[in-house]
Amino acid sequence: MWRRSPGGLVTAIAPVLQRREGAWIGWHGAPGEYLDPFEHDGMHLIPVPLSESEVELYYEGFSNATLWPLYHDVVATPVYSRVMWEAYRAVNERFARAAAEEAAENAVVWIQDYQLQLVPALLRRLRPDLRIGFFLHIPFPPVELFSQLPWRREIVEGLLGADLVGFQRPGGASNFIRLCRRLLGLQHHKNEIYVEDRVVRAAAFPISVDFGELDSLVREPHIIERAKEIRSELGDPECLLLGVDRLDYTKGIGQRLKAFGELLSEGSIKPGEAAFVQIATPSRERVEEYMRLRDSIELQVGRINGEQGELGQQPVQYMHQSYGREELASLYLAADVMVVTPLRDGMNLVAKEYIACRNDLRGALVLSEFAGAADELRQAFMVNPYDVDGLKRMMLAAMRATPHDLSRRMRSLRRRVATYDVDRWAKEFLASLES
Ligand code: ADQ
Repeated sequence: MWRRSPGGLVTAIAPVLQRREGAWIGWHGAPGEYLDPFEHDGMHLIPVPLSESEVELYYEGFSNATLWPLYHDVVATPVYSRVMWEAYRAVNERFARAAAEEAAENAVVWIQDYQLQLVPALLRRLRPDLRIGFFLHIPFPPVELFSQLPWRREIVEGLLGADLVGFQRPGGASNFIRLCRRLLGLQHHKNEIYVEDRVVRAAAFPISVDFGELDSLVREPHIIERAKEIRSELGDPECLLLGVDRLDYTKGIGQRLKAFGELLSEGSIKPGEAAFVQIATPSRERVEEYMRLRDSIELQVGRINGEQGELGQQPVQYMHQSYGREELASLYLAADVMVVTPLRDGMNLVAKEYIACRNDLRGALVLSEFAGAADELRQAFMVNPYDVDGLKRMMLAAMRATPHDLSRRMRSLRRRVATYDVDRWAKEFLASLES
């Protein structure tokens, strides 16, 4: 019995692959297990094994304790460990070999994300006939931060094995181009970087959601019914605020809870007027920073409920669980205010999913300016999550906005997400790669 792993990359890639030919090479999520290729959900999947110790050193280590915090503005301190780096290199080699064996002559290979940044160059060495694309789902940091990395040169050279390197925001692409110049002394013209006898392009391709699928899902009577039921289970609050995230320190969950707690304690929100539901999907649970974060969020929730709640009524409902697509869609449909406040985020699909679910043109999106999505979703209630007072003001403004204002904003937000959906993202990337 296979289950999809929660998180942005899988959500985005699955519909793209289901509608095309091709194989998905990836780790299947169980350490130390060797599997043959198999079919699932209309996709051809080719598992690459990771040992127990590689999960620790490569996945939890170099990927999620080094690169993840470094690429997110060092909001947590990155770990620089040579053993972890060695594991990263070894696993990248394994993926490159797997792709080299699988790809047909002159095929297109599209490498996804920060865990595989060495694969483009390794693969090119094995298979110079291939077209190689790379997409980074998370932010690409400024030179000043990236330069901390002891293996910065290897990573940049790894990425430069691709013909096209894609980023979420134009800022990521320009950070990368600047880095190639500063670190390797490479010449460039606009977004073309000259690497020996080749040209590597760097450009932004903002990722999106399957708008059509969500839009029709929330029109189904059982979803509409479930959304009503959720509100009544919560005691029919005047205003329902919602947060949905992987439990990650980049997502600004603590900041939004602090703002909500202060609004309650100072009386700007009356008891019973508003309920906050925070869904926090378990994530990277063996990485130390994530354990600390979980403790601190749970402490914060306990404090707010202890101080501001009443018997039988708690202002914050916190769920440390993963949900199915239908339940998530019902939650989006039930929520008056969606609170998305990352301290740094490549894109943030939750913000776009919320918009795709609001064909009733109701609901307000509070969005951090540090999410990639902020470039496109200009009609959201924009916040700086580090500014608690500003965040409180915007949350209140979103709660108190008139239906007319909300529908005006939502109409324009929906136009954007409907036009630039995940299919368009994939098409534009692949068309650019093949041009
Ligand atoms: P993530 O950091 O995982 O993605 P995000 O883009 O918000 O962040 O995607 C999360 C996905 O997981 C959404 O599709 C959401 O519905 C799902 N999800 C969240 N909580 C869930 C729960 N409790 N149960 C089930 N599903 C849940 C990374 C980058 C982002 C980038 C994406 C895609 O960090 O910036 O937008 O990749 O490129």
